[in-house]
Amino acid sequence: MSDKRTIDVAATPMLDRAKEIGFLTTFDRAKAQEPRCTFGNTGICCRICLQGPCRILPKKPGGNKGICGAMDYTIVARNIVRYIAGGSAAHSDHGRHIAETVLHVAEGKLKDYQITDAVKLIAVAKKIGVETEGRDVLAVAKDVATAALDEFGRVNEDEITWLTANSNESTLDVLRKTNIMPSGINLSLAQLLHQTHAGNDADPVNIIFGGLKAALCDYDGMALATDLSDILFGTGVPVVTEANLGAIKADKVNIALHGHNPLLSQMVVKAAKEMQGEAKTAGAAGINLVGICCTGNEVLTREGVAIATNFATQELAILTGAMDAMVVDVQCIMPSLRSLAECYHTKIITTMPIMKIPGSYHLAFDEHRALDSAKEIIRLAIDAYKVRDTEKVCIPDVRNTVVAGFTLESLLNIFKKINADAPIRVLTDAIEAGEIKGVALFAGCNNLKGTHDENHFTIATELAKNDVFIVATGCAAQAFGKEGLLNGDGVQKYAGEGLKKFIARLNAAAGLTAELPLIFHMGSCVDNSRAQDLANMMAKEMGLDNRDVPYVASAPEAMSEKAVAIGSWNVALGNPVHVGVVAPTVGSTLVNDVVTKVAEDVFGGFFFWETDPVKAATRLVDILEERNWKNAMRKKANQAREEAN
Ligand code: NFS
Ligand code: SF4
Repeated sequence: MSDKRTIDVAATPMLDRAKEIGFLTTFDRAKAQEPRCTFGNTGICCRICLQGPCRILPKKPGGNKGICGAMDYTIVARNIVRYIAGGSAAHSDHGRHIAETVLHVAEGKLKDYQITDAVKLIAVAKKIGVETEGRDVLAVAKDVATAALDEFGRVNEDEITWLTANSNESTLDVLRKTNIMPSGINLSLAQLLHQTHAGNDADPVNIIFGGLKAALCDYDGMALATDLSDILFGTGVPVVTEANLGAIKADKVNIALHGHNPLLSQMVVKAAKEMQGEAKTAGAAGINLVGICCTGNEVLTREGVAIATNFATQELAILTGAMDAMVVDVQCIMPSLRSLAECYHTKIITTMPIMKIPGSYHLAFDEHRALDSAKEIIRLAIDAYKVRDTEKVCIPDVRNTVVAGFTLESLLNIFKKINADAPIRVLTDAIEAGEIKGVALFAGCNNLKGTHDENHFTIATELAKNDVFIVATGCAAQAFGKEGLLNGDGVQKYAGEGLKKFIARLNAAAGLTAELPLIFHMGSCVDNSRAQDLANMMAKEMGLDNRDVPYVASAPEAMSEKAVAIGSWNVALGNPVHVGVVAPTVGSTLVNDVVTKVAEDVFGGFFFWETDPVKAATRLVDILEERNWKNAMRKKANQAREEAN
């Protein structure tokens, strides 16, 4: 492992600053965890019952199995699918919260939220089979929200709605034949926990299939979260802003929006617009909002809020000494923030009933008085600003321009200007002509088993050099923003000739004031559903099954259970998935082979682990080239057959 901590030039001076004040950051804590326990690292430690932990000791008589007799493959399979259950629960619960809010809006119970994108509402309603003709917007919204909520509690054999509505028929066939088509989200997650209880399923393949079913619920939960968030807050259009710690402003009241759910962060954006005057009265030049993690991506996509930083460097935003409040909702929030905030004037404000940090300020968020809650938060930040110690302020002067907001709709709007009838053909034609090699989705987190942001940067720039069209979400997308890959300069610096030509054509058609970026930011992690919609659309247009589409996914620095869930549904839906850390499946050759090899025969998608970014990029390009080659051969063979007839 390299000692280099990060490639983020704003993070380096902040880490030095942490050292000066004697605060041990997540980077120090990561080091303190070395060397890792091999049992845990490879997945062969079982803690599923109280007799454990049981570790697999192959050479010790009696030690080659758990106390109950569980083999390495059972233990590894159980452990990995339980990550999926956690991830899927997190994403889908986020989706449920949004669906409930839409329902309450439709019932007229919430004054601060509205149906903002009625066009999307109608499109979603039609997609899932809700009647729209001659009906009132709120009535349609009520039915759509109810359909979303039905996804959770369903216990019959009916197929889950969003997954079936979004996917291509040949993909659905595979899911049906392999028996992993979910019905209800709660049911699949409960069944998976049941399946992996001590003394239950010992068959690793059956366990993995149970895991994939839960992963498809993750997909479903995020697809409905994306749709309903767009309906509630609007579907993003291209926006120009900036990224990195330099987006924090010394002369303003700075508030970081951190977490995942747009329900609160959107309200803070709204309240901030109304409260600039109050900040000025307190002596500041105004209110400055910045985003961290996916709630940041949500308000970036819809409101153009700047990116402060991504997951691994969240503490560093406080170390600037200019962060007056950090308001958090759910997921990926380091508990360490509170103790660091004690060295400064920063208020850490938790807001959700399932996410509290001892010692931090808790302001229970209430949708019924959402705007008032947001205003209270801003007032707390303004009060904190008043006692900010200017001596401690040290903001790295690092920021890059970001052009983001590429929801699938806004991307297709650009394509439409070139081909109004079949916008997606703009992309697929360029692939078939060999101008670009295909599409890569970059998703996922930071993982300090490697150097922060290095895998993201290296793999993406390598793919760009090789003419791959790149879309991104989550903390990967934020890394690209910080490193200057989400703007036109990125294209000039890193794109290969084919990709340059392709983006130049889009630029000429788009007619935006800003140049299009090297990488297209599609939003938060739940917006990986947008990327899958793109893959599905490509398959349809190219007349292919998903398993043959020149589309790959990479999670260069995967960390969370959510990332495991996302990777797993990508595999089930036919996408090759690179993961830049070695997964804890390697403790069982059988399980590892199932997810990295056998999966390809069954689903077309598969995992591969590669920590070396250059090697990972080479493999991703090879996969795209192989798919293109096979498609070209198939086309030729078909032509020859037609000619012969
Ligand atoms: Ni995704 Fe987003 Fe980041 Fe990873 Fe966490 S913020 S939902 S899990 S760390 S990308
Ligand atoms: Fe050990 Fe079996 Fe209990 Fe796991 S379930 S901890 S292997 S006894």
